[in-house]
Amino acid sequence: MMNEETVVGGLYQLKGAIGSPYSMKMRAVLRYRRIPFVWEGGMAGFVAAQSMKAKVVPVLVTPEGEAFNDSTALIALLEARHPAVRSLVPTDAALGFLSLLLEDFADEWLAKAMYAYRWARPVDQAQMSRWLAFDALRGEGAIRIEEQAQAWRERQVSRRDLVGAGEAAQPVLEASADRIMAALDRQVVEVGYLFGRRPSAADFAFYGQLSQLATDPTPQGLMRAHYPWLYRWVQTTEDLSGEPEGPWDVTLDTPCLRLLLTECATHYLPYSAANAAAVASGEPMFQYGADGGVLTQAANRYQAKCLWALVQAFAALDARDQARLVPLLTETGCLPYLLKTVDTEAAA
Ligand SMILES: N[C@@H](CCC(=O)N[C@@H](CS)C(=O)NCC(=O)O)C(=O)O
Repeated sequence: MMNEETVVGGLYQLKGAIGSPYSMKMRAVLRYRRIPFVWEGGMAGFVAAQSMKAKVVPVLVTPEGEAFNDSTALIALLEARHPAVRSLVPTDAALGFLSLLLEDFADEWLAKAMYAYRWARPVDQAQMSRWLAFDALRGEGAIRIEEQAQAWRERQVSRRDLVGAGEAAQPVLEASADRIMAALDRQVVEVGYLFGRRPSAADFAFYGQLSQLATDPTPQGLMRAHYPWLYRWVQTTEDLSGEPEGPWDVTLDTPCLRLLLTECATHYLPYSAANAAAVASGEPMFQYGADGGVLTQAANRYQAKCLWALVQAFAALDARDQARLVPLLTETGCLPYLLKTVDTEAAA
C-alpha cells in the first residue's frame, strides 16, 4: 500500500502560497516544463522558509530532499537539471540576456507595484489579508483566521516605506504598472509571449506579479477594464502544461520590448544603480528621482546582487551579441546601467 511519503518521494515539492507572486511564478514554470511536482500551500512554505538563509517562499525541495529558494536561482537549477525540453531560456544568447533583464525587472520592480496596490487602500488590505490568512489556516476557524489577517495586515502596511512602496511612491508605481500592462496587453494578443510563441523566464516573472494584480480588488478592476487580454492571459498562463513547445522569435527589436526596456531604464535601473551606490557606501537609506519627484528607500543588498548579476551576464556575452543589443539598449536608455561600475561591483 502507498503511504503519503511514497507518493511524494521522488517528486519535487513546491512549498508556497497562492498569494505569493514568486510561488505562482514557480508553479507555472513547473507545470509548463512538465516536471512532476507536488504543490504544498497552507503553512508549509512559511515553515520551510524558516530553515533557509533568505527566509522567503517559495521553497523547492528536490526529489533528493535538498531545499532551495529564490525563483531566479530555482529556474536556473531546473534548467541545469532538465536541459532537454521546454527550456525557458531563448536559444539566441542576446534574447537570453533580455529575458534575464526583464525577469529581474518584473521580480524587483513590478513587485513594488504589486505590494503598493495590495497594501495601500483599505479595500485591498482587508480582502487580501483575510485571504492570505485563510490560505494558510483554512479550517482553523474564523477567530484564528481574522487574528492572523489583522496581524499580517498591520505588518505589511507598516513595511510599505521599507520596501519602497510608501505614499510618495504610490502614484509612480501605479503609473509604471499601467505602462507595463499596456505593453503586455498588446503583446499577448499580437504574439503570445515576449519572445515569440513560447514563454521565457521573463514571461513567468511577469505572470507571477500579474497573478496577484489580477486578484487584488483594485488592480483586478483596472485590468478587467483596461487590459482584458492580459487579464485572460494570466488565467491561461497558470497552467501551460498542454501548450506545444513553440518557436522563439529571433527579432530583437519589437515594440513591446522597446516599451518595457524604456520603462526599465526610466525607473528600475536608476533605482537599482542608486541602491547599489548606497549598499557600496554602507548608507542605510537612499534617494532616487522618479517622475519629477524624489523617492526614499532602504538600501537592499539582494537587489544590488541582482544588478551585478545582470552586469556580469551582459559582460559574458560575446562581442557579436553585445553589438546586436547595443542599439536597442542605447535607444531605450538601459546600456549605461549594464556596464561595470565601481559601485555595482563593490555592492555585490
Ligand atoms: N527573490 C525571491 C523573493 C521571494 C519573496 O520575496 N517572497 C515573499 C513572498 S512573495 C516572502 O516570502 N516574504 C517573506 C516576508 O515577507 O517575510 C524570489 O524570487 O523567490
